[in-house]
Amino acid sequence: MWRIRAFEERVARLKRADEVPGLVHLSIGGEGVAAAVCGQLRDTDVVYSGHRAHGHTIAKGAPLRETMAELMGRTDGLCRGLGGSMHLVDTAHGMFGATGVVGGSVPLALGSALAARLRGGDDVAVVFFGDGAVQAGIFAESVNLAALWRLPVVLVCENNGFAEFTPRSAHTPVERVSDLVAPWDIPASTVDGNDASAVWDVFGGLLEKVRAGTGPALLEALTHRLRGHYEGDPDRYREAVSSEEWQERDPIHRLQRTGLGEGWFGDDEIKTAEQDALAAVEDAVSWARQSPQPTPELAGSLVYAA
Ligand SMILES: Cc1ncc(C[n+]2csc(CCOP(=O)(O)OP(=O)(O)O)c2C)c(N)n1
Ligand SMILES: [Mg+2]
Repeated sequence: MWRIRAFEERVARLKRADEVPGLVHLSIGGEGVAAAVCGQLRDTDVVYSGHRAHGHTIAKGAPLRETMAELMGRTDGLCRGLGGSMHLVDTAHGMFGATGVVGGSVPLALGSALAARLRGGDDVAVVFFGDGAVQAGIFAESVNLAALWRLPVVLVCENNGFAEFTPRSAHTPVERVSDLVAPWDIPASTVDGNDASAVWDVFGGLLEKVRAGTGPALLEALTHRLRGHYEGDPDRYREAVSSEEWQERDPIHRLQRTGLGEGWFGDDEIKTAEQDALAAVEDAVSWARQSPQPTPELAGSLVYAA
């Protein structure tokens, strides 16, 4: 969680300095979901994401250097610097792709789930999407097919209450995403996404079922994005969260409080985790800065696949 936080805070500064091209959507405030979900997956389990994908990519094990280089548009990036923030792929670690097409990766995860089943074994596919993506028709089509074919896929909705600048109440009367899948009778839970240990437990229970071959499951994690929809968003459509309230909700501070109380780790380990993350991110930035920009020839050579 610290690695994601440090990475994205650094990305915000690089964006302001014009070192990161294109639109950037940060997940600061939502790190607990990425960490608790991906922390329980293997490299051979496949993950898909959407436009807010940095946390999922890092949590799935993508190296910080190549991930940062991708955001900075450099040839040593995960996708040779040609994809950027919204197109992160690292197949070696099972990160099969992110997309700016809202809802677009949900059916792709079904394909990977079908492939996993045809291969045998108990690998699964997991797809992250927002509460806005649920309003796209492809979501219902995908749930239907996944349930019909009992595919090993976990649908993870990060419900932050907003689709761009529109609150959920302005585009649907259905409050809970987990209620939407009732007709298909698949396991579905809603969890406080700011509580990483709760996400760990609830997702872990669903994952066990999906690995056992019972078919798909849905997890709705209630989250909050501390930043605007994108970096540069004036954020005038919602009330600002006070810093005291934020301290209460911040998934990193919450896990630290719980962990200290339960004796899972001590103050020193927390400091080390934070400092290691900051150092790893600085190393990634220096490494990425040495990497060349892609040439038009490189881009051209990848337009068609043989
Ligand atoms: C198919 C499609 N429609 C509309 C958009 C414009 N758009 C970009 S992000 C977004 C909101 C997505 O909301 P949500 O799925 O809740 O994700 P969040 O940004 O809240 O994480 C929209 C409508 C898009 N990128 N793709
Ligand atoms: Mg949303």
